Amino acid sequence: MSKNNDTITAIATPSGRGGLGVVRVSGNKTKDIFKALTGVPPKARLAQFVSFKSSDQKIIDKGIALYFESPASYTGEDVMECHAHGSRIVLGMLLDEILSLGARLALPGEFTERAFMNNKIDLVQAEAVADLIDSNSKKAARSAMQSLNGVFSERINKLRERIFNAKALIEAALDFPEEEDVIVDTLPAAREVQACLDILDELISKAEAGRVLDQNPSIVIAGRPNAGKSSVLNYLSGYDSAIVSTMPGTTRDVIKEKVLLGDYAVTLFDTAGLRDTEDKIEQAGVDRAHKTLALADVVLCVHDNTLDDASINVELFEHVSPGAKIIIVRNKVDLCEENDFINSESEVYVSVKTRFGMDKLVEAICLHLDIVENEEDLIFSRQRHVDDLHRISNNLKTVLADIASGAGLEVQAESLRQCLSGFDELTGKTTSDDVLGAVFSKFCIGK
Ligand SMILES: Nc1nc2c(ncn2[C@@H]2O[C@H](COP(=O)(O)OP(=O)(O)OP(=O)(O)O)[C@@H](O)[C@H]2O)c(=O)[nH]1
Ligand SMILES: [Mg+2]
Repeated sequence: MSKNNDTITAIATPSGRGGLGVVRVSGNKTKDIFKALTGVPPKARLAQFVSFKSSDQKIIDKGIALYFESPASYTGEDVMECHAHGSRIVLGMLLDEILSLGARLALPGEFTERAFMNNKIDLVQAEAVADLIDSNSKKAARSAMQSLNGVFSERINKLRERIFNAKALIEAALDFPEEEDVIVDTLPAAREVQACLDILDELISKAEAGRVLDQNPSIVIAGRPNAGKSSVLNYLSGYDSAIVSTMPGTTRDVIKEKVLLGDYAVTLFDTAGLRDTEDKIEQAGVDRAHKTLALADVVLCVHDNTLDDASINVELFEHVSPGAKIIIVRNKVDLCEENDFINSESEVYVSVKTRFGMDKLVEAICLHLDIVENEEDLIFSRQRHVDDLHRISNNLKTVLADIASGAGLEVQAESLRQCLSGFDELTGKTTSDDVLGAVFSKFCIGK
């Protein structure tokens, strides 16, 4: 059972207008609240069309009430969902009524925290719920769903079991009384630990690769003044967010737009044209452009293809971080005489004016974002997971070194015990309250 069995409630759908809105309730008063609010007794797992009424019997809304009886519910407690019309006023009135019937407002992530406390899911799965809600790409969503389904947890648990068995092998050897002249064969345990280490290393590299799924890539548009940077931003964002003009030095502030490119949600940054200038305000814009470049995952270096200016590429390299990908965007090809352009992964010929090549530009950007080939192999992971897995790996290496140096069995068993507690921290069996607090506080209310 949960630590707190008071009854919590929250609006679970995002604020704003919508066809439907959902208010959720969980806890031991849920059944009574259902009866008081709808005037009918709840039937588990059945959609009941009801009138939601206030205590003075005025109808707040008509909709569907769902009831899930403990333990067969998301939180493991009795749960009610009120599906009403998606108006903040209606949902607010429903929420007020439920509060007056004895529930209290849920904290962020408290429904999922209860699911975790009631052993419906482990900590890795709870994190996957938040990751699924926040996912920035189809890949991220699919991979978070895999973690939520327990794929990552299952791998961790299988490994934990093997290490537990290796510890048992060593502890069995410990049982031989010292006075008996028994030569303890540590080879089977060493083999098992080595095998676990190999699996763990593979898991770490997948988890590290999966870290990128958590991020919203930054795409910075840079180049000389008048090259067409703001025009590129406006094209990719789908509306005129930046001023475009024939005057070089138009953009000074960094302009930020969140857009969906292919399967990816990305943040685009339009920056001031890079040049030496006496104008203090423009110079401040150039300084900002330099700082923004340092944070880029992908840089679109926009050139005016009618000019022959390669110096910008050198200037960019000074400010771009080593891991960033640079795509040279040769713009204004409508003004060029030749039309025999050869694109590559890192160079695309376009005309924002005529739209020529813009689809190729989007493809090139997505190609750079598409870092992981095989999504089945991907684990949506957080830094916490990667750090814990590294700690376990170091402990296993210590065990192998202990075995090789003939250290006492007790020492080896202790290192293995530490590995096991590393797993328990990862899945939340023994995680500290601070870590749990940090995980659940980042959830949205109502989840
Ligand atoms: N012919 C032609 N003109 C273009 C093209 N793309 C942009 N322009 C023009 O080039 C001029 C500069 O475009 P902007 O998008 O403002 O360029 P910018 O790089 O943001 O300029 P700054 O903000 O001043 O650094 C405008 O007059 C655009 O209409 C293109 O593909 N072909
Ligand atoms: Mg501009």
